[in-house]
Amino acid sequence: MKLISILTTALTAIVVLGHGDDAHHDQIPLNYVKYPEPIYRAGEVTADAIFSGITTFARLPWVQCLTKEKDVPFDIAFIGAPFDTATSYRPGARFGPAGIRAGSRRLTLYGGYNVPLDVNPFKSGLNIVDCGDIPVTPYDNKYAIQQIHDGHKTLLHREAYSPLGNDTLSGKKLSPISLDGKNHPRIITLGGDHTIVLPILRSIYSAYGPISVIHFDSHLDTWKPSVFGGAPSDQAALNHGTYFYWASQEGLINNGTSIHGAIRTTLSGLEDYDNDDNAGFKRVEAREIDTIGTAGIIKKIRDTVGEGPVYLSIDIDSIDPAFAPATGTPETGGWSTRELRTILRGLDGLHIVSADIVEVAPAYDTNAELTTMAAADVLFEVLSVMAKTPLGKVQD
Ligand SMILES: [Mn+2]
Repeated sequence: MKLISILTTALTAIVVLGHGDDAHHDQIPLNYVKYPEPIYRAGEVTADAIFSGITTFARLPWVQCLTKEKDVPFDIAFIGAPFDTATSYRPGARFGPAGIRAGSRRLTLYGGYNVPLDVNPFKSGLNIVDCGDIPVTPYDNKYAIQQIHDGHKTLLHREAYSPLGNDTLSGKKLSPISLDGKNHPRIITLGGDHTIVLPILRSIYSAYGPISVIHFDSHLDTWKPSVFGGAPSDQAALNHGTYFYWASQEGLINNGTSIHGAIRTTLSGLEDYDNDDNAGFKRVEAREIDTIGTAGIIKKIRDTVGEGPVYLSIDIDSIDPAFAPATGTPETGGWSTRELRTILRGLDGLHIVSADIVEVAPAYDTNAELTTMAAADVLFEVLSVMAKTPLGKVQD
């Protein structure tokens, strides 16, 4: 009996050690603090003001994942990529990460429970952190793209904090869905202009191979450099309207199981759609919200991507500028914030391996922070969907 109890204690100690620093694990409630006596009555735990303190995404713990806290494991990491030197119209998305964090301050004010999805991602047992920003030079695009790739890949190839566990239905052990057989953490990148998705997809490829992409945007972003930007140089040929063309050329996208949503851009001509077909994408036009509605759009997306691993890229300009004006290339006739959030919740159950939100340029926002708030709330839905579905499958 004694031996069993010693063994149990030893095992418990191993489990606790394996889970690392308890302060990082104990995230909830995020905005509750225990102040020492002169600041607050002794021993009393109180809700911290949601507007106080250093701003991280949703007040998550800040971990310096790329520098001195490389050993702190996580399941989902937010990381900024403040890059905007490949934009065609209004610059300013380099301030996106800081703006989105400011817009996210209130996400956990009431605890963070997502009613329609019936999950609290902040209390799901996952270790979710804000890694700050990847250092990105504003002087050399080629170098910056490499920095984003290296930063993303470094995080992606760490071992996830939580083991995959068992399938909730069959009770059978889950195994990773990655190509390299590893249980990777998930990265949610705060852009940055949309160009950052090329280095991110190169990183994703290293773990998952060619990936199905769900892309919400008013624009195709598969344009050939000769059509978008004119391509006077190699550097100019890679920009926020052509990165998917290059991703497709490099074989990073799973042809036929990828899809755009909220498309409403003008074109150089219908041949842009032929080019988009060749890049591997199906399309949902923004105006389809009036005919098939959110349910029809969700069905189209799910029918296209199937059950495999998915990368999710959200351009804030998929939302109508009435709701999200602070972006580089706004297009009227878009979806409301509510409609995009409904569609994102419709992705419940998909294996979203990583995601981003891009093209948030806070300088053009209203004083009420409409756009950064919309970006943060959209990511709350993404985080909730991720928290519900582990990146594992039952082996046949
Ligand atoms: Mn875009």
